[in-house]
Amino acid sequence: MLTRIDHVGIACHDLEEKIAFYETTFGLVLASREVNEAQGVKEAMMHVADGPSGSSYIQLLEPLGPDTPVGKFLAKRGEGVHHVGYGVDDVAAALEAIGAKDVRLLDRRPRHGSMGASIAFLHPKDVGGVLTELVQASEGQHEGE
Ligand code: V0V
Ligand code: CO
Repeated sequence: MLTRIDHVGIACHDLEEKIAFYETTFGLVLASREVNEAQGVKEAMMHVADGPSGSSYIQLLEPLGPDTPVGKFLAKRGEGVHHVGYGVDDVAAALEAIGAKDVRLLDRRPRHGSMGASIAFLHPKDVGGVLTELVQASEGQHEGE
């Protein structure tokens, strides 16, 4: 069902500073920068590699306010790994399959994600403490395109 690690989401206080850090330290290239009001974030995708089932990224996340998922996370835990995003071919089908198991879905239907992807989150308490995101890349982002 999972095709790759699409991205690792990292919570930070200052997006611009962290973009510069990943550029200068690891030579990563900024692939996209977006504000996602519904998710309460300003985010940047730093391209890491391309594989047979798609690309992988580091997603840098700055909260739009304190009462957002990333704002609350930063207040509680400070900067660091916030979630893991796995690639799937069909996020709706994956939600149906996972929802039939003992894992709470934070999204019953796919939502709008970075770079035109369809995304959905699973509750961290049911995934061993890991906030887990399913990512169906937009058509243009698929294999070798
Ligand atoms: C909270 N908890 C986490 C966590 N956030 N555990 C692991 N990883 C995280 N990131 C734990 C927290 O320590 C609490 O455990 C418990 O879950 C409840 O947390 P809370 O602080 O009371 O906060 P809630 O319940 O209001 O919200 C937590 C959830 C929320 C996970 C339900 O953050 C959520 O719905 N997240 C999904 C949306 C999201 O994260 N969007 C931002 C990324 P204790 O202390 O009680 O044991 S947007 C994105 O990735 C995009 C756009 C993209 O990829 O394209
Ligand atoms: Co994400």
